[in-house]
Amino acid sequence: MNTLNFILGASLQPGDFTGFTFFIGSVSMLAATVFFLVQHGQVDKKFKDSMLVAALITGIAAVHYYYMRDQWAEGLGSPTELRYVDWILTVPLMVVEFALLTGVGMRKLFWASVVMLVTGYFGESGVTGIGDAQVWGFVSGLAYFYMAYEVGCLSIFGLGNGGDVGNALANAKGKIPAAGRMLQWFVLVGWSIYPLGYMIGTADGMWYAGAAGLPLDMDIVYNIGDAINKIGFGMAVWSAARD
Ligand SMILES: *C/C=C(C)/C=C/C=C(C)/C=C/C1=C(C)CCCC1(C)C
Repeated sequence: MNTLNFILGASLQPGDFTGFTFFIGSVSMLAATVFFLVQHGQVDKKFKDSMLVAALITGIAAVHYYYMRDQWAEGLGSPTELRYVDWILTVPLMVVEFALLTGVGMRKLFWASVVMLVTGYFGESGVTGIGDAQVWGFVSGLAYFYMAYEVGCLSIFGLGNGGDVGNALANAKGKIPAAGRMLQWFVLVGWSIYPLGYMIGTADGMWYAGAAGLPLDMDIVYNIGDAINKIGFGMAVWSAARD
């Protein structure tokens, strides 16, 4: 292996669409990181931490995507461990974004995100040998619904402000309620892409086995979800921060 190969990692084969989405993921996360860092210098002082966290989210993802693309290109299959290490770092940072905007809810949302991701990992990897993807996915889904409730996703339909975070967003000043509404849409619709990917990836022998027949691969769905949510979250925060 020459030095260039060592630095760039394994090459993707022509026609490897899934591999291509890993590549696009790494490049777009890197570009978004540069953008958020540059904007960090432009925004008002009180939004600097939010912009830095947005850059950390996409920056951490860019590194993971670089290695995930490599693992995929080596023919080692779906990079489950790298994927969940990325998520367990970046999803709590998305929770930090809510906490920075509102000043509340950090602890509840943090623990809910840990439950959501750890149970999701158990279901997807099968490491525990206990239960199946459906049971773990159900528990993970409960934690997801709790988070969606807490940040006030129901307010989109005029069904109340939800938990503390939702309340604080609704009563905040300036551009924060509008940015909060965008974040709520990301949690409600953007995050719902992930259980879809999970169902496609774990469909064998399950009641949703038909999902495996979809012309989509689990990693493609996750990669699309990450690009939408990680970059979108930062853009939503940026929309509140810029004047
Ligand atoms: C940047 C990464 C993000 C925003 C990841 C979010 C991941 C989820 C919302 C995952 C949710 C899951 C369920 C609700 C059930 C099935 C298992 C998961 C972990 C895929």
